[in-house]
Amino acid sequence: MRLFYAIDFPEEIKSALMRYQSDLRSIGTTGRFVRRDTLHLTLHFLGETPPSQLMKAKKAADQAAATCAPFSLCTASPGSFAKGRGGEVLWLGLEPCKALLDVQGQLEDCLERQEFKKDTKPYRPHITMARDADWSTDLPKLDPLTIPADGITLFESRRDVSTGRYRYIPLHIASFCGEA
Ligand code: 3AM
Repeated sequence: MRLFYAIDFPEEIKSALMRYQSDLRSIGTTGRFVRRDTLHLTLHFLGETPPSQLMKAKKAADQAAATCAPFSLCTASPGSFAKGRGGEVLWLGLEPCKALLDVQGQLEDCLERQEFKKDTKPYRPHITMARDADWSTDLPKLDPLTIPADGITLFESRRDVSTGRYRYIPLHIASFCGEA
């Protein structure tokens, strides 16, 4: 099973992000826009994992979440990752947030303790809006959104054979229950 950890968003945040996608479309942006039900902020991509390791994957999330208190994220400017294997990824950035980096760092440590591989690449927090994206004018700004972060969700990313699309299935939610 293909697993990853993310911060999931409340419905009103997903609605605001969908409106932002409309703003992007209105300036002529093309690409594969992220569907409402797959909007998220990735913390760590675990990748293909044997089902026998699922308990350990949940445990890592629980251990990391136990050390962190709920916090808020604030959106920043849009940006993109240069064209690579998957084409241009257009994303919405986030204001620097120590609590987010702490959570991500804790998760990496807890994953290592559970004998998963640590991510060696620097963490670049972003909310993907569209893949294979193309645009020709300045990207629209979004009034800053405050996003509550209450826990870590372990998602399974499953490919639907009939549509070829990935569906993200929440398998486990580890709520932040540490001291502020
Ligand atoms: O939408 P974002 O970028 O936050 O890019 C994939 C997506 O994150 C990322 O995992 C999230 C859920 O699919 N992802 C997919 N394959 C990956 C890989 N091989 C990957 N991240 C790192 N390495």
